[in-house]
Amino acid sequence: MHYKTLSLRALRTFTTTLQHRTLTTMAPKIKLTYFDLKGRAEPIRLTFVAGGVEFEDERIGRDQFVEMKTSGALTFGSVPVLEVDDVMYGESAAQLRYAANVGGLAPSCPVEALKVDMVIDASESIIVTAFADTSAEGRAKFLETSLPRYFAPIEACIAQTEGPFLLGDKISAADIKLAVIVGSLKSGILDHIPTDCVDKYPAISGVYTAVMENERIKKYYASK
Ligand SMILES: N[C@@H](CCC(=O)N[C@@H](CS)C(=O)NCC(=O)O)C(=O)O
Repeated sequence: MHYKTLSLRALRTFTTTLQHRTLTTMAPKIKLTYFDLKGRAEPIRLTFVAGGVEFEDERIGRDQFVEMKTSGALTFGSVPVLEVDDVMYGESAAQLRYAANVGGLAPSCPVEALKVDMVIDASESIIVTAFADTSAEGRAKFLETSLPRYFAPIEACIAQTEGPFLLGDKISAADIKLAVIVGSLKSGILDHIPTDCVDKYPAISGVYTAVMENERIKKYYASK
């Protein structure tokens, strides 16, 4: 085809196709910004790691956070924030799903995706309820009501599969988010939370073990 005879519309279509191809084949530039803590960023970091996706892991201090927040630099005034090709996105659950999508960890079956999303969102509810009241009474209520409210159905859901993960032998972002929560509940660093509080949930404990045994995740922690 000669450019002389190429119509403007055809040229535009050609250019758009070329841009689309370039965008879809080139690896995106990814930067995750959070405090130097596990918190809400660790499941996103580990999902990138498990999917073999390169990303910049930016850790900021309190002063830098306050500066970013007050200057309006953070999407919703909170962290983590994820920048993809220099565009910033807030909300950790959305970032986690993105990490699973680019790393090939997101299920294509809509019902499996629903299951994964359910556990991701329930895990976020566990975090919110665990930190709503960190006094001895608050944490006792969390252990008696909120934790079993979410853990018992998740346990049943995992127990229905061949294991060790929520979707059987396929690791998902939900397993990773759950494993990070289990890790912090077992760590002994949360006030008034006994380190054995997850022991009565064998399937959830199995997810934790299997995630920590993932080759890429194991290598990542060994290099820290
Ligand atoms: N729903 C948000 C909650 C984000 C959130 O509350 N982040 C905390 C750190 S884990 C934060 O930025 N706190 C400081 C603030 O909001 O000023 C998400 O999941 O990303």
